Amino acid sequence: MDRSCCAKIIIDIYLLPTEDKGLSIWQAKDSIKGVDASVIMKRYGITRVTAELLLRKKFSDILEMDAYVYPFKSVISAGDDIKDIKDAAVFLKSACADHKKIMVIGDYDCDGVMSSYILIEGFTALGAEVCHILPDRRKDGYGMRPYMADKAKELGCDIIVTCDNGISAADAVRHAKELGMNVVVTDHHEPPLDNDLTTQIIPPADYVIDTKQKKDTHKYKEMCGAGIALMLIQQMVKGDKSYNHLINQLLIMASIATVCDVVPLTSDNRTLVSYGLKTIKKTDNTGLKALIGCMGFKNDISSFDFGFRIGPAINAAGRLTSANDALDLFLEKDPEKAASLASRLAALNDSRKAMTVKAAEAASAYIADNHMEDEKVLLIYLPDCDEAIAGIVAGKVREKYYKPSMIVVDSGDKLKGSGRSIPSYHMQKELTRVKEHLTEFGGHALAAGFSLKKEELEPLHEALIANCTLTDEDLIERVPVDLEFPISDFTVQAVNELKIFEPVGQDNENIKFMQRGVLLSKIFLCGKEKKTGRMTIMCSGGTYTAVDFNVDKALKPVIIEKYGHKSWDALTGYTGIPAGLSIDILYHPSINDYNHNVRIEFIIEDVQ
Ligand SMILES: [Mn+2]
Repeated sequence: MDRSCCAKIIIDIYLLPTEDKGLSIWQAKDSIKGVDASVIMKRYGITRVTAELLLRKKFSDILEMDAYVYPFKSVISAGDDIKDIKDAAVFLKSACADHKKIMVIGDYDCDGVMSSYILIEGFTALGAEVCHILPDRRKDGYGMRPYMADKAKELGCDIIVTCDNGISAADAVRHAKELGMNVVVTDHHEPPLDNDLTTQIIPPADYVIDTKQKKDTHKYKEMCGAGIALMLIQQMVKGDKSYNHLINQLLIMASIATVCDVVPLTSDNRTLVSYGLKTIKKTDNTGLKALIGCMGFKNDISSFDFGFRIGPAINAAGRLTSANDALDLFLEKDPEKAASLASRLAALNDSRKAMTVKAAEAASAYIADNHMEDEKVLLIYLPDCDEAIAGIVAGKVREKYYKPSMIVVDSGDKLKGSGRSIPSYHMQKELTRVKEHLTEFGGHALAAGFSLKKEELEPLHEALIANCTLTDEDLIERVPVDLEFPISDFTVQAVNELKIFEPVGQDNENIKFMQRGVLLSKIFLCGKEKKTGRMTIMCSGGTYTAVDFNVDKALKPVIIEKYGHKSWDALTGYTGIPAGLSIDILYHPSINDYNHNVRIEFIIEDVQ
């Protein structure tokens, strides 16, 4: 058993390249040196394996570990020290009390919709008359535009409040000020930089609430747009307990956006999401209830469901029709109307998924047809791909090949591109180096967007290849391994304790264990496409059940690579199963209580 408490494990095993997969290395995490796991076991009353895992999270002190283990005992910061938030709250509170007309300007993604919803509900509850604009992805593009200020003026608004955008809308904000309106910017994006690349350009609003401003001293900088919007409303109702219920309801919306905007699930964000998951089934929101209802969740809702089911349905509106379809759902009070709006979002998401699969296949075909297998940066031209899904498709290509990937599509008479990158390739900086071929570009290290003239496509491709300094080493994915731990040592208690690490998400990934030298016997292929492999594995003298939900991704190619096609056919055809076929697995344990028969199963994430 004490194999689990060795202080440091270094695993440096290269996984051989396979047809359908980029290279990867399993990389063990270090434990905090000089801390005995038994101290942690006693402190929280947990088993050794859980204590060892906690020691591998990068906590700076024991209080931070306490807050992680007990998120419901920690209090989300009120954000009193966020620049401008208190003054803006006083100003907006009195405007609401005077029944002023406020224009909320949001964004077309899940964070933009949820932050708009939070401000609309909050301001309305405090007495204001509220209208809103969510930009259209195709027609308006991202962020507040000067003509939106004109629209607000036309509608008789006294105040504009932005959310999840606005920090880079200096021109539009100036225009609104010239029209005589007050402007409050709430955002969580980096302010744009001046030509010296160090001075931040801050829009000339009355109040600018954005923790990424250099002048902001609030410690935690990672909230999403909806998190910032929630903090503003909290400041406005501070000290009045009659608004507690409203805040708890708005918090559920902010927690969904926090997962879907892929901000780190650390500190306040993790606490916020923990509360949201715990209370979502008690939501008062008719639209959210309808959306949950039409998705038919069997078990408790998890952060995975936020990120992969609820969020994508909200995003699908902004991609395929209008983000207003999602916001309207959350503003709808009639259950029947809400149910029909919700099923419309679910249907939109289904067509978005089908479009994505088709475009990802076209991307792979493009790479093969153009013999781009050896290119280290992938620039893929898919004229028929919808520009609203180009980013998702780039993400799929990046996942498959582990290379910086850009999808270029036709948009009117020009081209638009969207890219997703890997840690060793700063996409926004690399685009700056080829900007003579682009008409517009923006983004950050791991994602970017751009547009260009049709005749610049091939020159852009050549320039990207010529500038690329990525090495073979850079193109090997580092997969973090939390702990090398023997399958045979898991108890039901230890598996249940892993709930401590939830909710999982960005910067707080699913715990991954490793076991070397697992012996394979038979593999049953099941599921519609025969991609799920249920198998019996043997190690340390015991027999266990393991499941691989996508055998095509690793199990099949690795077994074929190591032992040949015949062995794979024998393992899956149950005829003369070859003895002694051994693999190393990356896995996590899970409880299967089918028919109240509690068993531990091991979910395989990767093999080598
Ligand atoms: Mn956002």
